[in-house]
Amino acid sequence: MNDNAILSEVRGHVGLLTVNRPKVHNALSTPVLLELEQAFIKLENNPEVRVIVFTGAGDKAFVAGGDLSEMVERDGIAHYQEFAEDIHRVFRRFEVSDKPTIAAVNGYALGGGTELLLSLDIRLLADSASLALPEIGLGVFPGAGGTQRMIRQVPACVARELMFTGRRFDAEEAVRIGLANRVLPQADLLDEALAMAAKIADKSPLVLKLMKRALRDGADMPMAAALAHEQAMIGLVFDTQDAHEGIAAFLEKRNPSFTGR
Ligand code: CO8
Repeated sequence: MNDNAILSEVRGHVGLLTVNRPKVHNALSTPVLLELEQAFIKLENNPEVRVIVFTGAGDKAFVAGGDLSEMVERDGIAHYQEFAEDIHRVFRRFEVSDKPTIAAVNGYALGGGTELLLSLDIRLLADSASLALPEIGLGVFPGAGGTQRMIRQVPACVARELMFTGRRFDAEEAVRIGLANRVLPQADLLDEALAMAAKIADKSPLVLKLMKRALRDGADMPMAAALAHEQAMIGLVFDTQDAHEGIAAFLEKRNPSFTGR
């Protein structure tokens, strides 16, 4: 077991989760994955926290994937299924969270590391970042949501090439194919991620929650139903104190102060 394998802190309205196993490039073993899940749930349940940032400890890796030493010790299909269940549940929880999430990718994001960032909302990459779905080379496939999220987030031919070859790609390429938002110097990455998180945290948490639900639910609906869903939410949004505050602040030429009500 790893002591402090997940570091969790709250800075203002921003929660910061750090995978802290630098000796193994922050690989996710089952206990570490479960610790990450619990730390995330705590931040989700903390009303002070409005945005959650993920990063890796050290300057080499975000997350170098599932823990291969643990995988080799697994015995029988039931164990793999158990791990698959855990990692799917945890990454899905991140994906459907009402709170916006940001990946600050500070190095290797391989296998489960790339799959982790695929389940987060915004991805900022250090210029040192190196991504891949290398599972094909290990005789397995990206089974932590990778096949399904990748194909939905980048053009299908690109997703297929990256999964079939397992090749690494750098931060510039990740941005070019639409998998990440921007590339930053490694030294600035965390500060920039926290600054972006703080800017988002200044907005109405209630509207962010409704917006995330509209995006999430609408993605699985036909366009007409998705638009109807959005339209139904408009009434909810305008009938909030935050909407009154935001519009009043604009008219009074001052900064709004949102409370999430
Ligand atoms: N798991 C366990 N240990 C790891 C991992 C990992 N994923 N990655 C690195 N390590 C360990 C190394 O074994 C090494 O340990 P030791 O010091 O005891 O020898 C230590 O970290 C340092 O690593 P290296 O010496 O290899 O460091 P380098 O700087 O030379 O290389 C790399 C860094 C490129 C990150 C290299 O370590 C590497 O290629 N790692 C493996 C990356 C990989 O293949 N990841 C995908 C794993 S599979 C996966 O994620 C699937 C998850 C979902 C499956 C769900 C279905 C059940």
